[in-house]
Amino acid sequence: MKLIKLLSFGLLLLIFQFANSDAGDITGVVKAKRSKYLPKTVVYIESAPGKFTLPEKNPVMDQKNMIFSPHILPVLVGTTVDFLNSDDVAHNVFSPDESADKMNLGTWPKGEIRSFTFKNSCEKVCDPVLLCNVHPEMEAYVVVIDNPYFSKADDSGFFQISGVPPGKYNVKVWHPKLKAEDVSIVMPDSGCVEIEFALKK
Ligand SMILES: [Cu+2]
Repeated sequence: MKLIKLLSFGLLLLIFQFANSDAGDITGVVKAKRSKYLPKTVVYIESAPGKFTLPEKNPVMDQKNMIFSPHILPVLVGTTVDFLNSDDVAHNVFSPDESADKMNLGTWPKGEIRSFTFKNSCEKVCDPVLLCNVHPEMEAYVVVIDNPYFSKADDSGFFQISGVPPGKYNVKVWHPKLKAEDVSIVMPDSGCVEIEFALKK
C-alpha cells in the first residue's frame, strides 16, 4: 500500500513537472510587398542550447510534375531526407560546389527513393539550393538549421515556433530572394512572444 502511494505521488510529481515544463511559442507574421513571397520564408532561432532529437520519419522531398515538392524544406542538422521520384522521367538531385553539403545522388527512375543526410547547418555557409541536372529549371532548397526551432510561413505569412525554452534569442529569416532584419527576443518561462518581419530586397 505504501509503495503504491509512493508511486502515485511520484507520478503526480512527474505530471506536475511536465505541465510546468518551461517553454513557450514564438508566433508572428512575415510581410512582403507581394504575397507570393510569403510561403517561401523560413523563420528560425539562430542558436539554442541543448541536444535535439531527429525526426522519427525522414522528411520526403518529391519530384512530381517536374517540380520539387516541397520547394523549400527546413530541417534540423543531421536529418536524412528521402528524395522520391514520382515522374515518368528520370530525375537527379545534386547541390552546387559552394554548398555546405556538396552531393550528387545520381539519376533514378519513377518510384525510387535516394536519401541524403544533411550534416552541415546554415550557420557558416547558407546556400541550400538543390538542382536536377536533367532539368536545369528544377530547383529546391533544404535549409539546414542547427536547432529544431524553426517554422515555414504559410500563404498569409503566419508562422509559429513551438516549445522554445526560456532565454534570449536572435530570430532570423531565410528566404531564397529577400532579406529581413533579425529580431532579438526574450522568451519567458511560459507564454508567447509575438514578432514581425518585413521582407525586403
Ligand atoms: Cu529532373
